[in-house]
Amino acid sequence: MKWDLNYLEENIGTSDFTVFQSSNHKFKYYDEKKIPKLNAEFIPPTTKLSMKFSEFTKCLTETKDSNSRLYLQECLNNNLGAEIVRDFLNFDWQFCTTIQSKHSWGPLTSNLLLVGMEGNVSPCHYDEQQNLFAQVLGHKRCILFPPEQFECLYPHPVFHPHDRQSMVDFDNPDHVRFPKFKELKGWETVIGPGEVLYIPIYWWHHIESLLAGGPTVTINFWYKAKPNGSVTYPLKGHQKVAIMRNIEKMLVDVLQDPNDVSPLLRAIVLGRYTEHT
Ligand code: ROQ
Ligand code: ZN
Repeated sequence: MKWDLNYLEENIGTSDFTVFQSSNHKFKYYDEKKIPKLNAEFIPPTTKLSMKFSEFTKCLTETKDSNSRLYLQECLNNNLGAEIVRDFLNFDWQFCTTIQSKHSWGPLTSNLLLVGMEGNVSPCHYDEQQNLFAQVLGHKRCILFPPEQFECLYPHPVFHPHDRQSMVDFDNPDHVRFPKFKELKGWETVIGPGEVLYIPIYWWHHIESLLAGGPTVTINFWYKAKPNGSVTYPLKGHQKVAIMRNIEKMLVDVLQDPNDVSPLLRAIVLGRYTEHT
């Protein structure tokens, strides 16, 4: 695939791209829509910028060795240059569609273009869609954890801007607050150009662009989940995660104030549903 930074800069057009800026190597996602509802202070860990692709590549070369890192993350859309659109149409759609129909996934929803600096990290989180994660340039280290390890990963509350993200800082885990993090076991791989990693829905993933590996380019293919059929028991880990998400959503809905959710849940659990050994 010819999508290196020069080719992209020449052909991608002059539309605006979302670029996140971080003062360290971590780019922890946050949902802006959830900030006003939080009823607490939230300091976004990254700054969201908008710039032309050529400005981005210029910043990439200029900001080397500084502590201002950049990560371009923009959905492929109709406003891109003709060559890029042609390349897009020439993707191996047969490959994708075969997997999609074999597993009865829903429709493709989006393709996110990711252009990162070496060492950039997307901290551990899960998504609510199936993902074919196609590496185009450079290498990424990917660590995956099944949904069953929910208890080891301590996600933020559903109403929090960091919903779906682990509260544990993998660089410096707080083992007192997050004691089960020690029990976490995952699957690790490094993917390079031409390789596609399947990241199943609700599977946790920590992804980093290898240090000293140059810039990275990835295109992901997000698909809606398979529509729910009749439920069979025992429930799977991801179904239990979905149930927990719904309970949290219902509680914040009726209680109105997200700060009231935790005391209520604790009142239910403490002394009644707590396991005594
Ligand atoms: C990811 C991406 C991670 C943004 C996903 C990365 O989490 O689901 O495609 O940095 O490549
Ligand atoms: Zn993800």
